[in-house]
Amino acid sequence: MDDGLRAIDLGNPTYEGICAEHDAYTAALRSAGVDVIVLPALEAFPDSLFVEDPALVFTEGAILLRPVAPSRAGEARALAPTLRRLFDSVLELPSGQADGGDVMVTNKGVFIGLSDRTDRAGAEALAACLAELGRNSSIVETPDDVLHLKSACSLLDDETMLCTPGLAATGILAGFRQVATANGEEAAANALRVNDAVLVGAGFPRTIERLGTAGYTVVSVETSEIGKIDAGLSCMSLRWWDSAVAASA
Ligand code: CIR
Repeated sequence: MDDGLRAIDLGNPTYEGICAEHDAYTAALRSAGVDVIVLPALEAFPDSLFVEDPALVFTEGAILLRPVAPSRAGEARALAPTLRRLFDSVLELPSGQADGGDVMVTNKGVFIGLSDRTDRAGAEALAACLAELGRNSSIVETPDDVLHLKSACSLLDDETMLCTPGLAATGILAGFRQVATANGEEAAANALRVNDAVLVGAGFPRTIERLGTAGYTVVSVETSEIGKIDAGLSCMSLRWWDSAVAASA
């Protein structure tokens, strides 16, 4: 993790701190009713904890993506055998570059954000893969100052997004009700709704209060160590609905 990518160097995260945050995260997912599979660490890939960037998963199948960061380029290949074991259909992005952090899945369609990590060729190739899985998508611009589209927004329910004021100003989310992150708490936008719970970084008390007032069941999870390498809550897992698992529960 010491070698994890970051836009601004705020010092290295500690190994113990990352492990504690990851344990709390998986515990929160389990408490929210999710079956969690934790994969072995990939020592050669310092950012591979952020498993949502090299792949996307849906009930209908998975898509292996093409991260552009050189230190992350091999992550999709490393993840492929696991996804092939879990999904009947595993597509591979044929061209361009794209990170899963730029992909927001909603009931109204999938948004693919253009960013330093996702270019137009990758976005168009991804839109074709999504169409193969029966998903409509649209390609949108993300603000320059965010790493990924989902660094600046997360889905709170079918109709509502938590988002930064900057992303709200772009108009991308015009079809949704919006709850804005509190001033100075923009990183809170990378939250994660799981079943009835909304996981939010513990360091964002005013946004947590706002969400509580709006009626959401907030579970606060510490993110200060992973935050040092530009990560939040959505990127540490791939999540999907598996009806066979649900039926046996
Ligand atoms: C990176 O820059 O790729 C990692 N240090 C952080 C990735 C976080 N992923 C995400 O927000 N989807």
